[in-house]
Amino acid sequence: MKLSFKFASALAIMMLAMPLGAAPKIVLGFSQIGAESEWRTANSESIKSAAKDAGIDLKFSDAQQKQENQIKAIRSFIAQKVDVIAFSPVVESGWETVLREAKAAHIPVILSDRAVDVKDDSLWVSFMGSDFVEEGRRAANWLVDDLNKRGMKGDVNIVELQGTVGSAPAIDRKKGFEEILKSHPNLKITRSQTGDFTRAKGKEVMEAFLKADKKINVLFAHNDDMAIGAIQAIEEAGLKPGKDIIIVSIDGVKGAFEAMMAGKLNCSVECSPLLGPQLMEAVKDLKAGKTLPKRIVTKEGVFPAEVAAKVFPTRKY
Ligand code: GYE
Repeated sequence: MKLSFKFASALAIMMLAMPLGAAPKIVLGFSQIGAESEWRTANSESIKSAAKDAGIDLKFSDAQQKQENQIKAIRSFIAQKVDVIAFSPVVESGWETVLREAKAAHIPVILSDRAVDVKDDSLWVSFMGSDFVEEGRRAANWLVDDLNKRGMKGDVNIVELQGTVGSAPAIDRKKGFEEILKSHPNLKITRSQTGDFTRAKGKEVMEAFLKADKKINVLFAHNDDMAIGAIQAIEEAGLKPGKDIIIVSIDGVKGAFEAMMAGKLNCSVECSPLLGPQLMEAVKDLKAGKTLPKRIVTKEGVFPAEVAAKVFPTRKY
């Protein structure tokens, strides 16, 4: 009697002393591209804060825009035996080997924001992010409407600032934009070059365009940051961005809204970076043994400059 009472009370004390929710935390390894744009900074912030809220142990690695650094990070996550790996692939190709290593280690991989181009789809479990082709279409459709409203019927010369060479958003946004242009033969892309999704490069390339070409009617930039860099170049060349040159870009970051309210940018197509909560949900579902949908598409809108001031206070990134 005495012994079992002692045993029972010892057990009770042990149970009380155990921290609540002592189940081991889920460990998520995330390889981020870098900090090339306002979009990316908001995306990193969303992932970090969502992991914290979800009680997930996040190992976050910044690749400074280099694929080799992302591959190293993924290998280190495998060595650490994390529960799930997620990453935002800087370019589409070249992932087969490292993804095979993750699969061999039985670690599921989620693609966040950007897709990969691998033959074997079983190398990743789910891809969550925007439909970049659709974003390109939306930018072009807005432009077609806008030119109609202005009554611009003749030839329209468009210069294009592309995103990072070989990246999913650069490839797909170009594709979607050109698809719409096909049925409008008077709209022509006269110059197209990469600005690597950064303000500095956007400015530099736009400067070169302006030096070489006096007949630029429209700028299509694959992201807002490059458009904002280009706006500086246009002003320094003595022209009025948003008036002398119509500008449409993609992301919908605060900087773009400020430029629209100042009359320097004409439209930004939304691409939401707030993928954190959705990603943590997916990680938890995976650990609970659920099968994730292969594709999770983000819902987004289009913001012409006329609505910028009204929408601005509600913007979260
Ligand atoms: O548009 C750009 C960023 O992959 C959707 O990457 C993302 C793109 C975004 O640097 O600003």
